[in-house]
Amino acid sequence: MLSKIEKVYAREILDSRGNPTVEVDVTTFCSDNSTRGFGRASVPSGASTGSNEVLELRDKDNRYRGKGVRTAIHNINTNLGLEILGMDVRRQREIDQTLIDLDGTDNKSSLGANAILGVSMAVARAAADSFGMPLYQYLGGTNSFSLPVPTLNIINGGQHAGNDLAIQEFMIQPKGAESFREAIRWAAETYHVLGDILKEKYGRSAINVGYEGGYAPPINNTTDALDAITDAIDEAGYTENDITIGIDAAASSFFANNKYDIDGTHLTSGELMDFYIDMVRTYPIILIEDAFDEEAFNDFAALTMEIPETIIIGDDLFVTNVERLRQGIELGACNALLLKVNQIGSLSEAFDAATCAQHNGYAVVVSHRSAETEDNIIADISVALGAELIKTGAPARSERTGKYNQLIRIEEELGVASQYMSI
Ligand code: 2PG
Ligand code: MG
Repeated sequence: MLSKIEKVYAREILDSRGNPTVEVDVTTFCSDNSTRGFGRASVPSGASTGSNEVLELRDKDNRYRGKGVRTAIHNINTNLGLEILGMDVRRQREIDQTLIDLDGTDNKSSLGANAILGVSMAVARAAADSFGMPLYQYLGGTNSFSLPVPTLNIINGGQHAGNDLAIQEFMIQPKGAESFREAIRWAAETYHVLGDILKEKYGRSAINVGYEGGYAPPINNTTDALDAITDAIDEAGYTENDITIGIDAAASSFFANNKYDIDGTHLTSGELMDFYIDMVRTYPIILIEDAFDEEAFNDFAALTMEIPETIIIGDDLFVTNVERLRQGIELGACNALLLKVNQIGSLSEAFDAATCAQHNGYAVVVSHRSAETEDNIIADISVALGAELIKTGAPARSERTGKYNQLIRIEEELGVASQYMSI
């Protein structure tokens, strides 16, 4: 029985930074009118965006200081949405291709990647609903599911905070836990101990938070941040086997004149590489994301070669784009893909990038953006893909915890069939 798209409707809502974004509703009906389906999704937005990401369409007029998305909304309500009316909602790939063709550009700049992605995700939700299936199961299609290890951002720097840390994200991975639910408890306990440590050392303002809910203390060098986290893990009662550390350098944001401006010095890529190698030897660091500038494929390859047991993740480097990922695979750049659906602008293309990564032995890290909404779709996507890790901010602030909480529910629903990823 076909489940046909009956209505597509988009509206402008707010994201966690207080900027407008696209939300889409999709309604379906069965040919015999027996079942209806409904799906709603909203689109996240980045701050430290890669220059090779698809285009987020903003109105650039006087509303919302230029950040309105009324054009994207209009494009859905008068064009994209109408084009897919009557299509079988379960034909995700065909629907995504129709949207992509309608836009007709390489970077979705004509109708807006935010418009296309909003429809793409709402279609998936409506399809799962029309089957009466949880989304992870509809998208994943297998019987054995694993819960990803969360990598939680507990100190914010770079473009995500008003402090002087060059490194954008300091994260922890409660990988030694026996279940996802237990992992979240370990992380939340450590987060609170870290808050106490920072308050004690740097004063009350140190526990103000950045865009992703991690603390944004007045620290200006990397080792102080790493020391505070190591102490917090220890004081919370955990070991290096329980909880490890990772960073997202987001290095493009401190790369200028061929040097990396970090911790009061200007490093060449070779010196930055030594800095990372030293860091991995000193601290229980298991992952490094965006270690170099977004075009420095060869430097990523050299680092991956030097410390192959570390998870080296490409974010701005790959931008969830299968072509750039293939280029990286050929050169041996990184061993993990950061997957952000809005970097590429449709669910099918994001899944293609994940499949390409997995076929080539790369790990997949499903990720939020620094501006999120209450939409928790990436939780289901991470389980559907069998992703090793999910990165969705601190264990605080609802637009972050919403995703972790959904994974707790999925784990509960799976019961004995669920497994916590081992990385
Ligand atoms: C990143 C992301 C998410 P933004 O760099 O990985 O943490 O930040 O969404 O600002 O690009
Ligand atoms: Mg990143």
